[in-house]
Amino acid sequence: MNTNVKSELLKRMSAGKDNPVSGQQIADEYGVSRTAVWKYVKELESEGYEIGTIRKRGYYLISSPDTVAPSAIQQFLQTENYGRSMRHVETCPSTQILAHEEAQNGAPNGTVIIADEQTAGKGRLSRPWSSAAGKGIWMSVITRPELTPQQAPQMTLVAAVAIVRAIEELTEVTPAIKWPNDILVNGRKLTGILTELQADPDRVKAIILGIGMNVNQQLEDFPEEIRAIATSLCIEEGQPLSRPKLAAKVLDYLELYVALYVKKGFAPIKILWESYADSIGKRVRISTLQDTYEATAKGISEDGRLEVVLDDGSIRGIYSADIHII
Ligand code: BT5
Repeated sequence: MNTNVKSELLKRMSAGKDNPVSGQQIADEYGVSRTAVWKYVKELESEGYEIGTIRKRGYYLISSPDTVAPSAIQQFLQTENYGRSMRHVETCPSTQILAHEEAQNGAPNGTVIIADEQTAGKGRLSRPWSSAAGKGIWMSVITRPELTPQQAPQMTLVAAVAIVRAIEELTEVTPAIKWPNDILVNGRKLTGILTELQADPDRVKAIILGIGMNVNQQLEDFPEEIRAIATSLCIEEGQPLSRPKLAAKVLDYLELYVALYVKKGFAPIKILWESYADSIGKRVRISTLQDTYEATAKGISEDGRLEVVLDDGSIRGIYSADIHII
Protein backbone atom coordinates (compact mmCIF):
# COMPACT_ATOMS: atom_id res chain seq x y z
CA MET A 1 0.00 0.00 0.00
CA ASN A 2 1.26 3.44 -0.85
CA THR A 3 0.87 5.20 2.49
CA ASN A 4 2.52 8.30 1.05
CA VAL A 5 -0.44 9.07 -1.19
CA LYS A 6 -2.86 8.14 1.54
CA SER A 7 -1.25 10.28 4.22
CA GLU A 8 -0.84 13.18 1.78
CA LEU A 9 -4.52 12.90 0.89
CA LEU A 10 -5.39 12.96 4.57
CA LYS A 11 -3.15 15.92 5.24
CA ARG A 12 -4.68 17.97 2.44
CA MET A 13 -8.24 17.01 3.31
CA SER A 14 -7.70 18.50 6.76
CA ALA A 15 -7.84 21.98 5.17
CA GLY A 16 -11.63 21.71 5.46
CA LYS A 17 -14.77 22.12 3.39
CA ASP A 18 -13.70 25.39 1.81
CA ASN A 19 -10.56 23.81 0.40
CA PRO A 20 -11.54 20.38 -0.91
CA VAL A 21 -8.86 18.17 -2.40
CA SER A 22 -9.19 17.28 -6.04
CA GLY A 23 -8.80 13.53 -6.55
CA GLN A 24 -7.63 14.17 -10.09
CA GLN A 25 -4.89 16.50 -8.89
CA ILE A 26 -3.57 13.96 -6.36
CA ALA A 27 -3.71 11.27 -9.05
CA ASP A 28 -1.71 13.45 -11.44
CA GLU A 29 0.85 14.50 -8.82
CA TYR A 30 1.54 10.99 -7.61
CA GLY A 31 1.18 9.22 -10.92
CA VAL A 32 -1.64 6.96 -9.73
CA SER A 33 -5.08 6.44 -11.23
CA ARG A 34 -8.14 8.39 -10.19
CA THR A 35 -9.65 5.07 -9.07
CA ALA A 36 -6.64 4.44 -6.82
CA VAL A 37 -7.27 7.76 -5.07
CA TRP A 38 -10.93 6.87 -4.67
CA LYS A 39 -9.85 3.56 -3.11
CA TYR A 40 -7.70 5.43 -0.58
CA VAL A 41 -10.72 7.54 0.32
CA LYS A 42 -12.77 4.36 0.86
CA GLU A 43 -9.95 2.85 2.91
CA LEU A 44 -9.81 5.93 5.12
CA GLU A 45 -13.58 5.76 5.58
CA SER A 46 -13.32 2.14 6.64
CA GLU A 47 -10.69 3.21 9.18
CA GLY A 48 -13.23 5.59 10.70
CA TYR A 49 -12.54 8.89 8.93
CA GLU A 50 -15.66 10.82 7.99
CA ILE A 51 -15.10 12.32 4.56
CA GLY A 52 -17.30 14.80 2.72
CA THR A 53 -17.46 15.11 -1.08
CA ILE A 54 -18.22 18.20 -3.10
CA ARG A 55 -19.18 17.34 -6.65
CA LYS A 56 -16.56 18.29 -9.20
CA ARG A 57 -14.32 19.80 -6.51
CA GLY A 58 -13.18 16.98 -4.30
CA TYR A 59 -12.93 15.60 -0.78
CA TYR A 60 -12.64 17.14 2.67
CA LEU A 61 -12.28 15.77 6.17
CA ILE A 62 -15.25 16.01 8.51
CA SER A 63 -13.83 14.08 11.47
CA SER A 64 -10.98 11.74 12.37
CA PRO A 65 -11.08 8.56 14.43
CA ASP A 66 -8.84 8.23 17.47
CA THR A 67 -6.24 6.01 15.83
CA VAL A 68 -2.48 5.59 15.63
CA ALA A 69 -2.67 3.96 12.19
CA PRO A 70 0.29 4.85 9.91
CA SER A 71 -1.53 7.33 7.68
CA ALA A 72 -2.87 9.17 10.76
CA ILE A 73 0.68 9.64 12.06
CA GLN A 74 2.42 10.13 8.73
CA GLN A 75 0.22 13.09 7.76
CA PHE A 76 2.03 15.06 10.52
CA LEU A 77 5.54 13.64 10.05
CA GLN A 78 8.44 15.83 8.99
CA THR A 79 11.13 13.17 9.10
CA GLU A 80 13.25 11.64 6.40
CA ASN A 81 13.34 8.06 7.69
CA TYR A 82 11.74 7.75 11.08
CA GLY A 83 8.15 6.52 10.85
CA ARG A 84 8.23 6.28 7.06
CA SER A 85 8.07 2.53 7.42
CA MET A 86 5.46 1.70 10.00
CA ARG A 87 3.54 -1.33 11.19
CA HIS A 88 0.42 -0.83 13.25
CA VAL A 89 -1.28 -3.59 15.21
CA GLU A 90 -4.48 -3.38 17.24
CA THR A 91 -3.05 -5.50 19.99
CA CYS A 92 0.09 -7.48 20.76
CA PRO A 93 1.95 -8.66 23.83
CA SER A 94 4.78 -6.13 23.33
CA THR A 95 5.88 -4.00 20.38
CA GLN A 96 9.48 -4.67 21.50
CA ILE A 97 9.11 -8.34 20.57
CA LEU A 98 7.73 -7.50 17.11
CA ALA A 99 10.45 -4.88 16.63
CA HIS A 100 13.21 -7.36 17.45
CA GLU A 101 11.83 -9.73 14.80
CA GLU A 102 11.50 -6.95 12.22
CA ALA A 103 15.02 -5.70 12.98
CA GLN A 104 16.43 -9.17 12.54
CA ASN A 105 14.62 -9.42 9.22
CA GLY A 106 16.34 -6.24 8.02
CA ALA A 107 13.74 -3.53 8.72
CA PRO A 108 15.15 -0.15 7.66
CA ASN A 109 16.40 2.58 10.00
CA GLY A 110 13.47 4.39 11.60
CA THR A 111 10.91 1.60 11.23
CA VAL A 112 8.16 1.96 13.82
CA ILE A 113 6.00 -0.75 15.34
CA ILE A 114 3.01 0.78 17.08
CA ALA A 115 0.12 -0.86 18.91
CA ASP A 116 -3.21 0.36 20.23
CA GLU A 117 -2.86 -2.03 23.11
CA GLN A 118 -0.15 -4.20 24.65
CA THR A 119 -1.15 -7.17 26.74
CA ALA A 120 2.34 -7.76 28.16
CA GLY A 121 4.09 -4.40 27.79
CA LYS A 122 7.48 -4.54 29.46
CA GLY A 123 9.70 -2.18 31.36
CA ARG A 124 13.31 -2.66 32.45
CA LEU A 125 14.23 -5.83 34.34
CA SER A 126 11.04 -7.48 33.04
CA ARG A 127 8.81 -5.13 35.01
CA PRO A 128 5.30 -4.76 33.59
CA TRP A 129 4.25 -1.72 31.55
CA SER A 130 0.55 -0.91 31.64
CA SER A 131 -0.64 -0.16 28.09
CA ALA A 132 -4.39 0.49 28.09
CA ALA A 133 -6.14 0.11 24.72
CA GLY A 134 -6.43 3.31 22.70
CA LYS A 135 -5.10 5.53 25.48
CA GLY A 136 -1.40 5.90 24.89
CA ILE A 137 1.49 5.70 22.48
CA TRP A 138 3.01 2.25 22.68
CA MET A 139 5.71 2.11 20.06
CA SER A 140 9.13 0.67 19.29
CA VAL A 141 11.48 2.51 16.96
CA ILE A 142 14.14 0.48 15.17
CA THR A 143 17.17 2.72 14.80
CA ARG A 144 20.42 1.86 13.07
CA PRO A 145 22.82 4.64 14.08
CA GLU A 146 26.54 4.37 13.50
CA LEU A 147 27.50 3.85 17.11
CA THR A 148 29.50 1.37 19.11
CA PRO A 149 27.59 -0.93 21.49
CA GLN A 150 29.13 1.08 24.38
CA GLN A 151 27.34 4.20 23.11
CA ALA A 152 23.94 2.52 23.02
CA PRO A 153 22.78 3.36 26.58
CA GLN A 154 23.03 7.07 25.77
CA MET A 155 20.24 6.56 23.22
CA THR A 156 17.85 6.38 26.19
CA LEU A 157 18.90 9.90 27.12
CA VAL A 158 18.64 11.07 23.50
CA ALA A 159 15.09 9.67 23.34
CA ALA A 160 14.20 11.33 26.66
CA VAL A 161 15.23 14.73 25.34
CA ALA A 162 13.25 14.18 22.11
CA ILE A 163 10.16 13.23 24.09
CA VAL A 164 10.24 16.24 26.43
CA ARG A 165 10.72 18.58 23.47
CA ALA A 166 7.68 17.05 21.72
CA ILE A 167 5.57 17.34 24.88
CA GLU A 168 6.61 20.95 25.37
CA GLU A 169 5.71 21.82 21.82
CA LEU A 170 2.23 20.33 21.90
CA THR A 171 1.10 20.89 25.48
CA GLU A 172 1.33 23.30 28.38
CA VAL A 173 2.75 20.73 30.80
CA THR A 174 6.27 20.95 32.18
CA PRO A 175 8.01 17.60 31.82
CA ALA A 176 11.14 16.61 33.74
CA ILE A 177 13.55 13.77 33.05
CA LYS A 178 14.39 11.31 35.78
CA TRP A 179 17.56 9.37 35.05
CA PRO A 180 17.79 7.21 33.16
CA ASN A 181 14.50 6.55 31.43
CA ASP A 182 11.49 8.27 32.97
CA ILE A 183 9.65 11.42 32.00
CA LEU A 184 7.76 12.85 34.94
CA VAL A 185 5.13 15.53 35.24
CA ASN A 186 4.49 16.91 38.71
CA GLY A 187 6.51 14.03 40.11
CA ARG A 188 4.41 11.33 38.43
CA LYS A 189 5.50 9.05 35.64
CA LEU A 190 4.17 9.99 32.20
CA THR A 191 6.58 8.10 29.95
CA GLY A 192 9.02 5.23 30.14
CA ILE A 193 11.75 4.28 27.70
CA LEU A 194 13.20 0.82 27.19
CA THR A 195 16.38 0.66 25.11
CA GLU A 196 17.38 -2.73 23.72
CA LEU A 197 20.31 -3.64 21.54
CA GLN A 198 21.13 -5.98 18.68
CA ALA A 199 24.88 -5.87 18.16
CA ASP A 200 28.10 -7.58 17.16
CA PRO A 201 30.93 -7.10 19.67
CA ASP A 202 32.09 -3.90 17.98
CA ARG A 203 29.12 -2.75 15.94
CA VAL A 204 25.51 -1.82 16.58
CA LYS A 205 23.08 -3.59 14.29
CA ALA A 206 19.96 -2.02 15.75
CA ILE A 207 18.95 -0.09 18.83
CA ILE A 208 15.30 -0.60 19.57
CA LEU A 209 13.77 2.29 21.47
CA GLY A 210 10.59 1.24 23.23
CA ILE A 211 8.54 4.30 24.11
CA GLY A 212 5.46 4.16 26.31
CA MET A 213 3.59 7.46 26.71
CA ASN A 214 0.44 7.90 28.74
CA VAL A 215 -1.77 10.22 26.71
CA ASN A 216 -5.51 9.98 27.25
CA GLN A 217 -5.92 7.83 30.36
CA GLN A 218 -8.03 8.87 33.31
CA LEU A 219 -6.68 7.76 36.67
CA GLU A 220 -9.03 4.76 36.75
CA ASP A 221 -7.53 3.48 33.49
CA PHE A 222 -4.30 2.68 35.37
CA PRO A 223 -3.99 -0.50 37.42
CA GLU A 224 -4.57 0.18 41.11
CA GLU A 225 -0.92 -0.38 42.04
CA ILE A 226 0.40 2.50 39.91
CA ARG A 227 -2.39 5.06 40.39
CA ALA A 228 -0.36 6.93 42.97
CA ILE A 229 2.74 7.20 40.74
CA ALA A 230 1.42 7.47 37.16
CA THR A 231 -0.14 10.29 35.18
CA SER A 232 -1.25 11.06 31.61
CA LEU A 233 -1.19 14.19 29.49
CA CYS A 234 -5.00 14.26 29.62
CA ILE A 235 -4.96 14.21 33.42
CA GLU A 236 -2.37 16.98 33.54
CA GLU A 237 -3.95 19.17 30.87
CA GLY A 238 -7.59 18.44 31.57
CA GLN A 239 -8.27 17.62 27.93
CA PRO A 240 -7.51 14.79 25.51
CA LEU A 241 -4.63 15.09 23.08
CA SER A 242 -4.19 13.77 19.53
CA ARG A 243 -2.07 10.62 19.80
CA PRO A 244 -0.99 10.61 16.12
CA LYS A 245 0.14 14.23 16.30
CA LEU A 246 2.19 13.55 19.42
CA ALA A 247 3.68 10.32 18.00
CA ALA A 248 4.74 12.23 14.86
CA LYS A 249 6.31 15.02 16.92
CA VAL A 250 8.27 12.51 19.02
CA LEU A 251 9.58 10.88 15.83
CA ASP A 252 10.52 14.29 14.36
CA TYR A 253 12.64 15.17 17.40
CA LEU A 254 14.00 11.65 17.74
CA GLU A 255 15.40 11.66 14.22
CA LEU A 256 16.84 15.13 14.78
CA TYR A 257 18.56 14.35 18.08
CA VAL A 258 19.86 10.91 17.08
CA ALA A 259 21.47 12.58 14.05
CA LEU A 260 22.92 15.27 16.34
CA TYR A 261 24.30 12.63 18.69
CA VAL A 262 25.89 10.59 15.89
CA LYS A 263 27.39 13.70 14.27
CA LYS A 264 28.50 15.80 17.24
CA GLY A 265 28.80 13.28 20.05
CA PHE A 266 27.07 13.36 23.40
CA ALA A 267 28.02 16.92 24.48
CA PRO A 268 25.02 18.78 22.94
CA ILE A 269 22.58 16.11 24.18
CA LYS A 270 24.12 16.31 27.67
CA ILE A 271 23.42 20.06 27.84
CA LEU A 272 19.81 19.57 26.78
CA TRP A 273 19.34 16.58 29.06
CA GLU A 274 20.72 18.34 32.13
CA SER A 275 18.43 21.32 31.52
CA TYR A 276 15.42 19.00 31.96
CA ALA A 277 16.79 16.71 34.68
CA ASP A 278 14.90 16.71 37.96
CA SER A 279 17.61 15.28 40.20
CA ILE A 280 20.72 17.39 39.57
CA GLY A 281 21.97 18.92 42.81
CA LYS A 282 19.50 16.87 44.85
CA ARG A 283 19.91 14.17 47.44
CA VAL A 284 18.98 10.78 45.96
CA ARG A 285 18.59 7.17 47.02
CA ILE A 286 20.20 4.83 44.51
CA SER A 287 19.02 1.23 44.21
CA THR A 288 21.01 -1.19 42.09
CA LEU A 289 20.65 -4.95 41.89
CA GLN A 290 23.55 -5.15 44.39
CA ASP A 291 22.81 -2.45 46.98
CA THR A 292 21.03 0.74 48.01
CA TYR A 293 22.76 3.93 49.15
CA GLU A 294 22.37 7.69 49.29
CA ALA A 295 24.33 10.41 47.52
CA THR A 296 23.96 13.79 45.80
CA ALA A 297 23.31 13.82 42.05
CA LYS A 298 25.90 15.88 40.20
CA GLY A 299 25.16 15.47 36.49
CA ILE A 300 25.75 13.02 33.68
CA SER A 301 29.08 12.05 32.24
CA GLU A 302 30.03 12.11 28.57
CA ASP A 303 29.13 8.46 28.34
CA GLY A 304 25.68 8.86 29.88
CA ARG A 305 26.40 7.67 33.42
CA LEU A 306 24.73 9.47 36.31
CA GLU A 307 27.48 11.04 38.42
CA VAL A 308 26.84 11.23 42.13
CA VAL A 309 28.89 12.59 45.00
CA LEU A 310 29.13 10.13 47.90
CA ASP A 311 29.26 11.33 51.50
CA ASP A 312 33.04 10.90 51.62
CA GLY A 313 33.34 13.35 48.73
CA SER A 314 34.21 10.77 46.11
CA ILE A 315 32.42 10.69 42.78
CA ARG A 316 30.79 7.61 41.37
CA GLY A 317 29.38 7.07 37.88
CA ILE A 318 26.31 4.84 37.69
CA TYR A 319 25.40 2.84 34.59
CA SER A 320 22.10 1.44 35.67
CA ALA A 321 19.93 1.89 38.77
CA ASP A 322 16.63 3.22 40.07
CA ILE A 323 16.86 6.70 41.54
CA HIS A 324 14.57 8.31 44.12
CA ILE A 325 14.87 11.93 45.15
CA ILE A 326 14.76 12.13 48.96
C1 BT5 B 1 10.08 1.67 31.77
O1 BT5 B 1 10.55 0.67 32.57
O2 BT5 B 1 9.69 2.74 32.16
C2 BT5 B 1 10.08 1.34 30.29
C3 BT5 B 1 8.71 1.29 29.69
C4 BT5 B 1 8.74 1.07 28.20
C5 BT5 B 1 7.38 0.79 27.63
C6 BT5 B 1 7.39 0.72 26.15
S1 BT5 B 1 5.79 0.71 25.46
C7 BT5 B 1 6.40 0.28 23.90
C8 BT5 B 1 7.50 -0.73 24.15
N1 BT5 B 1 6.96 -2.06 24.24
C9 BT5 B 1 7.15 -2.60 25.47
O3 BT5 B 1 6.79 -3.73 25.79
N2 BT5 B 1 7.80 -1.72 26.24
C10 BT5 B 1 8.09 -0.48 25.54
P1 BT5 B 1 10.84 0.81 34.13
O4 BT5 B 1 11.72 2.00 34.39
O5 BT5 B 1 11.32 -0.52 34.55
O6 BT5 B 1 9.45 1.13 34.77
C11 BT5 B 1 8.47 0.14 34.97
C12 BT5 B 1 7.62 0.59 36.16
O7 BT5 B 1 6.82 1.72 35.79
C13 BT5 B 1 6.63 -0.46 36.63
O8 BT5 B 1 7.21 -1.31 37.57
C14 BT5 B 1 5.50 0.40 37.25
O9 BT5 B 1 5.84 0.78 38.57
C15 BT5 B 1 5.54 1.67 36.40
N3 BT5 B 1 4.52 1.66 35.32
C16 BT5 B 1 4.03 0.60 34.62
N4 BT5 B 1 3.19 1.00 33.68
C17 BT5 B 1 3.14 2.36 33.77
C18 BT5 B 1 2.44 3.38 33.06
N5 BT5 B 1 1.63 3.13 32.02
N6 BT5 B 1 2.63 4.66 33.45
C19 BT5 B 1 3.45 4.98 34.47
N7 BT5 B 1 4.13 4.07 35.18
C20 BT5 B 1 3.98 2.77 34.83
